[in-house]
Amino acid sequence: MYRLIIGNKNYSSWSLRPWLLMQHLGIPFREERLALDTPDFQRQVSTYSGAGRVPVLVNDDQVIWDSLAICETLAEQFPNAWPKDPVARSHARAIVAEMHAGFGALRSELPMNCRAVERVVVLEPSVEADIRRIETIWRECLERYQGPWLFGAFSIADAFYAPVVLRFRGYRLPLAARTRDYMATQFESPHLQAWIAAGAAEAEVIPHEEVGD
Ligand SMILES: N[C@@H](CCC(=O)N[C@@H](CS)C(=O)NCC(=O)O)C(=O)O
Repeated sequence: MYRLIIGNKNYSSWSLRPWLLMQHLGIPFREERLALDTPDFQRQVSTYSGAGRVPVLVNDDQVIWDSLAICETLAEQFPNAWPKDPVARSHARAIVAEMHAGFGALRSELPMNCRAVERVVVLEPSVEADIRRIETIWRECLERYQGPWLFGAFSIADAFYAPVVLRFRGYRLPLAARTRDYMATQFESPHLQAWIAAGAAEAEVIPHEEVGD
């Protein structure tokens, strides 16, 4: 049985990615939550991974850290984690890589926070540029593959952009109707709803992750 080591559901955007993928694909796993930003976190996480970060997937004696490495590893056993068509699959890999390596302004200025809804923030141009780029990525996918998920059926791409959907919900942002349609698709998922409810119910508050009025 897989074990997925995750951080606080309220804040850990990287943990949400493999957790949501495993839920959507029906992969059985046990989850273990480590509280971020606490004195014990580094000690606890270092028993699994020298990288010192969550998520981590443990499968018998195999330990995989990093959300992308975890999703790629799962895709070897569950090929429907990626789109079936090779051209769509390359496209999905490209937008996942872009998410994994980029959007630093969005990440730092608009933290994922399950408790945040339409908080008021002043947007830096760099954040606006990240938002526009993500809207373009989503629009192109939804037009080309006809939705409701980015590549028709749920894939790793949707798992990677789910935390962005939560960031977009958390703050008052000017967003296109098409963007909101895709967000609605994500929010209709009982798995994402379960994560949000669990995150919102957590007691910890990490002050530097609390942004907006
Ligand atoms: N590239 C890594 C990043 C993981 C990451 O930054 N995780 C955060 C939590 S969301 C973390 O463990 N932070 C703890 C720390 O930096 O002390 C991944 O994709 O898994």
